[in-house]
Amino acid sequence: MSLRSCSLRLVQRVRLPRHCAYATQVHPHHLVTKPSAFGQPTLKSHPHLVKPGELTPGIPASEYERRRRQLVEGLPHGSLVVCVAGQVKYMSAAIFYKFRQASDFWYLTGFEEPDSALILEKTGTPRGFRMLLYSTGKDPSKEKWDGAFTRFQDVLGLFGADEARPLESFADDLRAFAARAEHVYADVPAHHGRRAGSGRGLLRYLSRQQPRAARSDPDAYLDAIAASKRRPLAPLVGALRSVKSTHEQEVMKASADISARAHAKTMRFAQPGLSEADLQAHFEYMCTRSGVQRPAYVPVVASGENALVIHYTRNDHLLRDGELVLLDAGGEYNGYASDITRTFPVNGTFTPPQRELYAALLATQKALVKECAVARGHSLDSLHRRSVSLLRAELGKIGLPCEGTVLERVLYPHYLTHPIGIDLHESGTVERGAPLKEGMVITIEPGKHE
Ligand SMILES: [Mn+2]
Repeated sequence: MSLRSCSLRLVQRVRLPRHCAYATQVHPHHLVTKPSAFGQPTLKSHPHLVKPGELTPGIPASEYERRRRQLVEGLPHGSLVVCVAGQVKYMSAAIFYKFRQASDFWYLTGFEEPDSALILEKTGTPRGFRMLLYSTGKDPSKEKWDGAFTRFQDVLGLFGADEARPLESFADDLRAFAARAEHVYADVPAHHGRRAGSGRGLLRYLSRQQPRAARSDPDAYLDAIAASKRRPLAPLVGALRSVKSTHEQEVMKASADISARAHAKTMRFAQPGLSEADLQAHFEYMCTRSGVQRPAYVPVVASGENALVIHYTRNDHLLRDGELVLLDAGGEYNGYASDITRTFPVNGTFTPPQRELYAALLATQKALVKECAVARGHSLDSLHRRSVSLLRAELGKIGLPCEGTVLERVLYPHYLTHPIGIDLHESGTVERGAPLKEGMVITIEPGKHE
């Protein structure tokens, strides 16, 4: 049999697994499409992923334009918005991690290449702003290693930029734009998605000790903006991101459905003698086959007492008969995270005490989900307080009274909820005391994990 007929037979034998509701369809173009001419999936190169009108799977190009317009509309005259792409991160030397675009940059552009930047200048034109997108463009020597980058003319056509320019022009352009602007909204990309003031131990210490190394410092571009003109961008984009559009909600439902199915399948796969890593691998396999691009976070597979460690991620113990195992895992699908935690018996059957405890937690969770309606007027804080009293009552019913602060100190030391979206912990700038709004998406996780 020739190699050609052999590979054709393999193609013909592809069967889509029934459990993959969102499995990618094998499209006939697959067999003839040349390497992509773009730095990311497009309708032309990936019709099985991107539908007509969409810029990224599930999100129309018009929605990206609406996001930019809404952002700029809320700014005073003389405003400039600057947002830079994520950087490739390295495990060691030239060994890179899979790239993930910076969340705010992706939200505003849909552009998925590193080494890119966005400038929006507020204008009096009908569009309301001028958009400049900086990127790598065609670079044959680089593309031999890294694959295609989107050409500048396609940056104009696909992404709606008024001007597409090489990244090398960014610093000088920014200096010129910033000089004539009154307010420049920008952020330090390394701090995106983190609580203000947080940092990473040693690195944070070292960065205070050393002067800026311009070439390697992703924040060096801020030097082009006079300090008196700098305004924080993250809270503005965070406020937009906190309310999800219909399209975003559809993608998020699909993301959660995929993770939910993978959870159910992984529960059935579990049995005594397997390792926690086996469950992780099974979960991730199910997700990937359904189109998930990456885990939304490092999964926690914690059997027995390991479940008491909130961020247990070693996942290297064996599952024992009679124990419970906690699986906290979710995929990132088409740019949107999911976050599901479930605890189940390794051997498939709860003991009576395990069942009682599980039922108490489940009742608490179901009651809280019902309270997540705009009409109830809850804030994140009031929902959290409600979760503490509900959980206390449920535990009391099964003979586990939690007097004083023991519940919040020992059993439930974390917060009930966080907004979720492009990031697992999204919109860190959203006020916890403010009433929830229609279109917000939050997690409900009483007595489990953050
Ligand atoms: Mn969570």
